[in-house]
Amino acid sequence: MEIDVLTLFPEVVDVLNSYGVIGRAIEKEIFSLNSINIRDFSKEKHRKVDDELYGGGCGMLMTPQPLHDAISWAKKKDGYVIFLSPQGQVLTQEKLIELSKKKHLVLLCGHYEGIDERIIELDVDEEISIGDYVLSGGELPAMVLIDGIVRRLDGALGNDNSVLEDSLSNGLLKYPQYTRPRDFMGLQVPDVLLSGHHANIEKWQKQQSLEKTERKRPDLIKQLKNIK
Ligand code: 4GT
Repeated sequence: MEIDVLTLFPEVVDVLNSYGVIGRAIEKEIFSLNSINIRDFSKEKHRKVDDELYGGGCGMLMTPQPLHDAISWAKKKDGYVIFLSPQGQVLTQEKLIELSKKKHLVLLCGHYEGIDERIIELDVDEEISIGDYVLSGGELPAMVLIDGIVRRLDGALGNDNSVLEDSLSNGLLKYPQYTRPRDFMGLQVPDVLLSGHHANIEKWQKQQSLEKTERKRPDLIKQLKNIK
């Protein structure tokens, strides 16, 4: 998979090239990440990328020309264009899995008060939000999206099918997990996990997963019931 990120801060996105699972996926050539500076596409003599709002209002808006030219350049022929925006559909694990099947994504990051609406109309295939809150730019949301997608790519994680056991992969939170030592500050690892009895362990994990979800995220249980 290939992802192009259109941004005014390419150096922020570039840190992902040497970050954990993503960095290794790039080394293994499972994934390639390209950051593109929107300012390089400005035809204005001072490389301006923003302008005042029609209809008044404070702040500046990203102007359409550099955005449209940058998107056209990045898309070549086949890119799926996502604008990171608080007005998009809120990102879910299901959406990450769907996007991880695409060959080429183009992620558009906004700044200031946002972007000219005509770019959304002309060039954007989908708007995605990472949650109901406002940030100063789309770079961190784009990086969240990239991380969630790349760890789903075949071969990105060491363990072949560990993604199948992720929190939320079955719509529930993950059961509690433990490693050595057996006693830490007087708190013990549950006996069943030391029993070696795989059926009992699995039963305990399923029950813990359900209990934990009911306690911490009852909304997720309601969603499950809606599907069925
Ligand atoms: C929040 C999100 C996002 C922003 C989110 C355009 C100018 C949007 C600043 C940008 N804030 N982008 N994608 N919740 N702010 O995903």
